[in-house]
Amino acid sequence: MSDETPVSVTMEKDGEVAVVIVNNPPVNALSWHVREGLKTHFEAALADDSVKAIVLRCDGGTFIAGADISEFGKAPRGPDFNAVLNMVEAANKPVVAAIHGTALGGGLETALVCHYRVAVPSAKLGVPEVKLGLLPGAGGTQRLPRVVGVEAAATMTSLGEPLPAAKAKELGLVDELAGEDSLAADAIAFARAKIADGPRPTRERAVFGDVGVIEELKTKNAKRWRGFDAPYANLACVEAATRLPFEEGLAFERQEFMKLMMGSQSAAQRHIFFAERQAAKIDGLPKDIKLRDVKKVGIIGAGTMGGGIMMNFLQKGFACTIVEMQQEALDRGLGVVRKNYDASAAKGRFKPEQVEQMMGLITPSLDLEALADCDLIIEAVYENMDVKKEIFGKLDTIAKPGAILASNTSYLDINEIAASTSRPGDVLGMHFFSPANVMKLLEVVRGDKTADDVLATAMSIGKKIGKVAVVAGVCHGFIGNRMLAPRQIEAQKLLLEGATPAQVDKVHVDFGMPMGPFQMSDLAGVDIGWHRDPNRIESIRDALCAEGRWGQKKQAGFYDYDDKRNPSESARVAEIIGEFRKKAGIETRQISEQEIIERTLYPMVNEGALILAEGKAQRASDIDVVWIYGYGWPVYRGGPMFWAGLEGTDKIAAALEKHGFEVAPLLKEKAEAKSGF
Ligand code: 3H9
Repeated sequence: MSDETPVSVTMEKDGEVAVVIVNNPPVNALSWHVREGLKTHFEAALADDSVKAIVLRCDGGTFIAGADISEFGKAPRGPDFNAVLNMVEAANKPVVAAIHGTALGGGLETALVCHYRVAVPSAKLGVPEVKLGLLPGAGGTQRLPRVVGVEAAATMTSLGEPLPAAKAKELGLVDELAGEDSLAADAIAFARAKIADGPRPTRERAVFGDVGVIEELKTKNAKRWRGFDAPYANLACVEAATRLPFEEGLAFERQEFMKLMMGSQSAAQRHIFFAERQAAKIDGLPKDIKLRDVKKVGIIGAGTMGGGIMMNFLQKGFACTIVEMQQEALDRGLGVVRKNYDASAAKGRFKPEQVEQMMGLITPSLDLEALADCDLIIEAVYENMDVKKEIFGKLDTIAKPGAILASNTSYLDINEIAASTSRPGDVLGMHFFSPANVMKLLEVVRGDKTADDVLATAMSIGKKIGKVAVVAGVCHGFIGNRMLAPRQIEAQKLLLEGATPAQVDKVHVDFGMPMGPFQMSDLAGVDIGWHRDPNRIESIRDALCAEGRWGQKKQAGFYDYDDKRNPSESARVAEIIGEFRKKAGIETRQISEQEIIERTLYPMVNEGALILAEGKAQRASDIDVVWIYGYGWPVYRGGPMFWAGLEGTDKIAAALEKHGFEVAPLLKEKAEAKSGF
């Protein structure tokens, strides 16, 4: 150990029990110096004849939460993790892991080489590597089936969901539950009691359970895992544990781990892990900025968006006042909220009494004055600037001083809305994505005059209600919808030139998106924005709308739909497209998959580059987060801006130029440097 090595592991003695303590904030990740400290202190404890048992525990909020992800891809430093683990497992005195907080990934793998595990009831144990496009690469896939059996090991590794301590105890992963406030002492007592029993190395235990579960998991999760490599690699390793001796199983695991580690999927998923956390940070604002107190929330509009937005707050126990103009609309909106909750309760997500509790938090009203005591008011009425300005003008006279006034607009100018009040500092955008109670993205739109504490409070509220919040600047469509626009425009042009909606959609679905541009249009409503000018028939979309083909809700849009909303290609749409092609005098041609990618996905990167250069997004990774959580961009491709780096910004810029696009200066710059964003 050199002088600069951080002291992140220490050792104490309690009679004949040595206690090795890890302290590496914030999550006790297994950074190189932790591995070094573990090695040093375990060696010392093993060499000390007066030590009869060893406890491993952590200071701070959690047990070891995994390998240090920030070290991945860097030159190796410190002792090899597997070597340290093997030494612990081979200890000739019992080793006990004392677990609180989360024992995750490499953290649980460390606990698995300990001979016994004691945990507080609030602890969680799991191997979430799959969410980083990885697998537990330090023996986890080989040791877990020896401790919890094949079924639990396959489920834990492939889904990555941590288990509560009680469930872990049922499975034999935890040997004893400790007192919530007496873990350190209880673990020492447990270790002392195990001195007589001696060590119990996991590798020497037999794998048990039925391997059939692996195929069942694959079938059950086929849709969820479409395109992902890691779930299958995790299962292959667990399967290998059932037929290979331990050391060979480890070697197989190592090989699969390295494949994933070197691949682009894990790089993308690790990028998103940090991007999501980075998104919460607001450049230029102190971390400890004082937030405004938000207890009571007001929602204006009980439509699909207003109701969905309110559900997020109810679930976190916020009292909500919801205002509509007509009793009928109010009743309908509340009816939908109740129906959604009842459906969730039927699936076991809520208890019936929880539903009643949440519904009891609602104060419905037909009067904006009812919002006078709200700390945060979110307007979610239809997209019309005059209507929104009128509402905000009224709110200005009604809302209490210091209340945050937010608009859920998807496109409109927040500065103009703010200017209709005498307190533009209190105004900002909180743009939820439909269905608002499900989609994780929240764009928090910062107006020119939005006060810093208002912005920070909205971001923090976003986190509280389980959203991933991203700061966006004021521009048409903010980050997400602004990038959607060129994609949708180009998709329509492709139809004129010879592509079909199904062909374009298939390319997007094969790419990993949940749906393509036309499927999305049909779901959202082809008629969005059309009603303003229903006499205009200038595009294929206008023609569809004029015939009432408004999408799934009408069982007709770019596709035909049956009663169960199953789509099929539409002969009528093909006719309409044919008429437009004729009118435009366009000779159709075969459009390749590659061209569809170049003309629908590359322009999104181009728009992203403009957004970034204009400062409408704080950083490229925020744009990625928007597309992952708001539109279902496949996480294994890391979002459009990360993907641009994989694809090659030079290739993207050249193709855009070839297709006649004006290449954004920032993209040009990146292309010349052959770098990503
Ligand atoms: C692994 O173990 C591979 C092995 O199987 C094989 C090896 C051969 N490393 O989430 P938070 C940072 S893979 C580095 O906001 P919370 C995080 O970036 C790993 N840094 O807190 C953030 O930094 P900042 C398997 C990490 O309380 C800060 O800690 N393990 C790591 O909401 C706070 O994080 C996992 O996948 C890490 N492993 O949640 C677990 N973890 O403040 C990943 C966190 O600068 N971690 N940071 O933005 C988590 O799930 C959550 O962080 C946890 C805490 C639940 C622990």
